[in-house]
Amino acid sequence: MQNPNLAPVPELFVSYESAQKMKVEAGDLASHDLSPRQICDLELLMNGGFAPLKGFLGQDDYDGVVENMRLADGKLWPMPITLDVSEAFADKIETGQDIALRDQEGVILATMTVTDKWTPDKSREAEKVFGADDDAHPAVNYLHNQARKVYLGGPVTGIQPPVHYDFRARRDTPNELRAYFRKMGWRRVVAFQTRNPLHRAHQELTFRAAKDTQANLLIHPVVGMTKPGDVDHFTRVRCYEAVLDKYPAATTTMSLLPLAMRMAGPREAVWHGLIRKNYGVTHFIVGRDHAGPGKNSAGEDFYGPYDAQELFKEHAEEMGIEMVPFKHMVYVQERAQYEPADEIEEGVTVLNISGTELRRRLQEGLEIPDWFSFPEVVQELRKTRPPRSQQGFTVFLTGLSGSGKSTIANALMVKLMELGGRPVTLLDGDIVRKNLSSELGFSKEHRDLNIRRIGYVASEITKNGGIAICAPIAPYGTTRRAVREEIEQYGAFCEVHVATPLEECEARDRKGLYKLAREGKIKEFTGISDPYDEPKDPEVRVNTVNVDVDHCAHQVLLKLESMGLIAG
Ligand code: PPS
Repeated sequence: MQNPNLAPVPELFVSYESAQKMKVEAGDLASHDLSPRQICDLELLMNGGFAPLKGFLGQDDYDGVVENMRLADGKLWPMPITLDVSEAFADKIETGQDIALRDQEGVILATMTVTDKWTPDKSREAEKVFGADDDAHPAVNYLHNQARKVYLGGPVTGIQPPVHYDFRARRDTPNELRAYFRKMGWRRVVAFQTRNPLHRAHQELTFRAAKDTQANLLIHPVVGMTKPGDVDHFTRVRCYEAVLDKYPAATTTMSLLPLAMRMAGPREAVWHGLIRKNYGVTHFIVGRDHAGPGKNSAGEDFYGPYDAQELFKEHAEEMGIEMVPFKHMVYVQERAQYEPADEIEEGVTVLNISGTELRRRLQEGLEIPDWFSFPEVVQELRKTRPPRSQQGFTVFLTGLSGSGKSTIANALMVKLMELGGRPVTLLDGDIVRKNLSSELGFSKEHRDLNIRRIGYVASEITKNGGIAICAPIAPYGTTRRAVREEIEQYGAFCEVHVATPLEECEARDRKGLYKLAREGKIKEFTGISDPYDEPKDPEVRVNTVNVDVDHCAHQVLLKLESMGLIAG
């Protein structure tokens, strides 16, 4: 008998012939260029991973999801899947109109018939969905600082899935995985969601989960978007492949999920369950602090450690997927094996290495013991995460015009070049404005664009193991934060506030610009007629009054040394 769980899920794609025709006709439609997150969402909408959704949410569905995790027809759905667009684009769109959805290279992936257009209350969305309107939460930060103002909703017609060039053999749609389970005769499948490399404890717990539930195991890692700062998915997939050999042959498989996570804890767990159900899974492992976003801006956890398990349990029956609570596994030295922490008697030696401790060991090139991980995994991680003193990083000096940023940046560059080992690039405000941003002025929009360009170049330098020294005014805190986040994906970010007071900068007036600004001959001049947000928590703050440049540059060097970025 066919397992009803494994019948195909509805996809949103049209036939090949229709798709060819639509591609041509879509040339006349208004086009929206999808963001990386929207591309992930669209892929799962089209391939049935987000069934029962048939497109980006309309306003009634959105309100229901935000308020009580239900679509307008009452079906359970905990996460708003929304298409955010700019006001300028929204102004051109009428409801009832079809739009083309394109990837970042302009390839058309789908069309959408716009049924709804509205400006959401993002603070309400943050409070209700993520539990707090606090930018320390990655999804709230995304909502306020990256997602655009207006939402469009409506059914999607799929033309083609986004193209992936990496790990093709490991990517499956829900129907492909269902077909695989059918072919293998797997009637019970337990899925393990992860965004981290697997070490011995994870291998042991997943193995036990499969044994206890008498199910086959699906390692189902997220390779869309995870938490900023996570290990890149290329490295992780190589690590997972190394671990796959450690399971009994033919009991376990691995497939990659192109999901953009929101780190929404309890709601995210339910969302993950519904997605896995679409992939044909019968059991789902939910751990302590599942999809946790870390600490809020007051330094406390956003969610309780078992909130995700509670919410999942409440809805498991309705979802039609069983929860397997994560057992916290620890290493018992005397018996040289992993065991569930709650089954261990007193008096034995329990060993554990936290995520933070692991990162420290990798950063400092220290030993990672065999009982903790597999040598192949450690080797992969070491390749991607060389010790900090060999990684790229960015020093970002910010301060008023004439504060001394360029002078300190130049001195710092020479000192770092003297130390050697990594190429050093200086992205000084004036140099950038001449070579990269010559068409820009000093409106907020143009300054932000200028800083984003600097951030982009610095992130590329950092990613490739170099040192970038940036020295623009960069007056806006939110833009500096966005640059920090972009760079911290690849290496360290050291913000230096050159805190020379306005009076001093104006008294020096090295370029004669303050005088012109006071006379109103230069508009939007930072500190005089334009704002400067003082950095609240920079890595270094230097004041150049009565202090020589050499000393200021040395203060930055000392900080870089204490951050482990240069050898002492
Ligand atoms: S920003 O805000 O970060 O994009 O500015 P930045 O690229 O660093 O450019 C600052 C330099 O441009 C000159 N200049 C002005 N600065 C501030 N406000 C206005 N309106 C302005 N007009 C011209 C000024 O020389 C700045 O150089 P520095 O090295 O900071 O003195």
